[in-house]
Amino acid sequence: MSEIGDTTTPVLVVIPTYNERDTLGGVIERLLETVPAAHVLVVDDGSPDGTGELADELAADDERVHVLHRTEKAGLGAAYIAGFRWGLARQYATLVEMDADGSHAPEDLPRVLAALQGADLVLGSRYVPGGRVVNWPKRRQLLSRGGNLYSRLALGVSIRDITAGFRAYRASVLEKLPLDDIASQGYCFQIDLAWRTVRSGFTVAEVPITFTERELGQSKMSKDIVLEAVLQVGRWGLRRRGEQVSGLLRRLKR
Ligand SMILES: Nc1nc2c(ncn2[C@@H]2O[C@H](COP(=O)(O)OP(=O)(O)OP(=O)(O)O)[C@@H](O)[C@H]2O)c(=O)[nH]1
Ligand SMILES: [Mg+2]
Repeated sequence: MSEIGDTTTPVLVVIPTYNERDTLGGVIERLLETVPAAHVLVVDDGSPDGTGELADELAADDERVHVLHRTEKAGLGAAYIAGFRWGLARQYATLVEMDADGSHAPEDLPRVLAALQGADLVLGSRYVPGGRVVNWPKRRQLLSRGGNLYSRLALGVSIRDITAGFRAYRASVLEKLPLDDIASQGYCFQIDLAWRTVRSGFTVAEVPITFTERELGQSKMSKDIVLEAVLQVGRWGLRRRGEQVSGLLRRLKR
């Protein structure tokens, strides 16, 4: 359908929502102004605040906007998987992940898409030169930096912002990943997909973005989300070490 990384042909931006009525409209408006050729898929998990109905109104006004309604809050990961399936079934060549809370500036998207010319996955990164975080309390910054350092050490990858939630995939990457097996949520979902992308032999690039703390609505961050990431990344790291050791033993036996 479209040339990869070409911002003049359709790209699908998947936006998962749970109670984001205050910000969703503005984010979509800015997005379609910045990349008029983009299409948007809102994946709403039955938000009690009426975000799903708002998305339906936006979709009725603009044919570039689509909505996937799901009945219960099943986490960010499950919402993205459903959105990716929807997009892959419709032959989009590029699938973008973006939050609805205004933390990701749609104005950064053209640079993210442009970098997809030279990589299979592009992360909008807070932690490469030029990247910024605005209005985050020290505690959140430490958590995010710590999570990235932990993941880098455990998984042996050089990615600076592996938990980044503003990213663009070539469809060929998502077609190759076993979407049925991915059960991770929250930050863990982002790490999981980046890690699987690297392990499948695809290339990852990072471009600097400015991430701004949400001003409206409520965060869905929880202790469970942090715990899931710590335990899972630890498990993957141990498995990786185990594979390295058995590879070494095999070579020694020869
Ligand atoms: N469909 C769906 N969307 C979700 C779910 N949990 C979070 N989201 C959306 O995923 C995006 C990121 O969630 P946030 O709550 O902003 O999480 P965060 O960015 O880690 O936390 P903050 O920095 O505190 O905002 C937002 O657009 C949420 O509405 C969920 O269970 N289902
Ligand atoms: Mg957020």
